[in-house]
Amino acid sequence: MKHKAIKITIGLAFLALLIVTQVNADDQDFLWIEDNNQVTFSYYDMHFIAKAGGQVPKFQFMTDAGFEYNVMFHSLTEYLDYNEDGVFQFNETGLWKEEAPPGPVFSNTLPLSSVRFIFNGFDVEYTEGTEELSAVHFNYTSETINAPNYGDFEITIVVHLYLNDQVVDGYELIGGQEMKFDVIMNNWPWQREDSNLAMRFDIIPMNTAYNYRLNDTNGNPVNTKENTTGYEYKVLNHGDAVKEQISIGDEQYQAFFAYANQAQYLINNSYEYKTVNCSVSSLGDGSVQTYLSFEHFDDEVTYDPSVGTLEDPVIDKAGFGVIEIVTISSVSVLAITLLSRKIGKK
Ligand SMILES: [Ca+2]
Repeated sequence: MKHKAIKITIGLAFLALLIVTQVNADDQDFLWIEDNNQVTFSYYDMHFIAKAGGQVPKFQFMTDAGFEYNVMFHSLTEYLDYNEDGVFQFNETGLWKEEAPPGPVFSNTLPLSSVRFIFNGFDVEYTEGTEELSAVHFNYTSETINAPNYGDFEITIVVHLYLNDQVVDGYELIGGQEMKFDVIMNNWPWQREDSNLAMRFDIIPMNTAYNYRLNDTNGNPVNTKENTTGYEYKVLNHGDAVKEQISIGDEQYQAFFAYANQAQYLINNSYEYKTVNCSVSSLGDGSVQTYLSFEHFDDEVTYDPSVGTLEDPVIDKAGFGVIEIVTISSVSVLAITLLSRKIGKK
């Protein structure tokens, strides 16, 4: 019995060694892990998390030093642009307040918490002709939607992290510092023909040790101390920029939630780009609600926001990073547990 336990321990020690070797062989200090519909990308001291299990889909950025924010994919709402400013305000959710509905009415908001997603595995890319890692991609696909009348709606979230600077569809990504996610939607159950769709993301700074400031894409501070729900203001797009950035930071550190000012619409088997406008409010609790507004679509629409940082990673050349140590110690703990179980049985 004891002999067997030693064998297992040696086996696991080898496994630990293999994991460490693998990490060092990549020589990029870039790691990707999936566990229970939560994917973590780690690049030196920075960690990007995309989670689609449990509550709403969540995109998170954090550093080892403790700078952290979440972007929660809260909901989708069909709305009627009563004031014709091209963006969503909270009092525009009533689709039929000025006329009688032609048929039965159902909720025109789909909370993303009612969508059950499945993880479809990683797709790893290497620079052509080399063993140099260039990107890691994965999908979360909607499996079931637990909301009446939304059974045919389909939503896929495709997440990308590129290791080198990259231009994708005119969208400039910062290598290793930005996680892009494409949201692909089909079969939205429209109740009206003249309505729009608002996609809500909540930006939530974490760790109160930081004196967070949130500025809109024009550099204007967003008031997060007062509840401005119902007073969503339109953020003016930059004419020439593809990417609009809401910055999240303090005196020392600048991160961002970025959104493109156009979305790709599939219309009669060809792609067209249409403008996406954003409106912003706050619950007064330090968070910001962003509503990205999409024109009516019959077929498919694809949109790609991102979370990231303007700061370079902190490269610690001294030795193993935190994740590697965690990996080794959890394997060691497993070995110790198995060993003690064997001894206990004896
Ligand atoms: Ca409006």
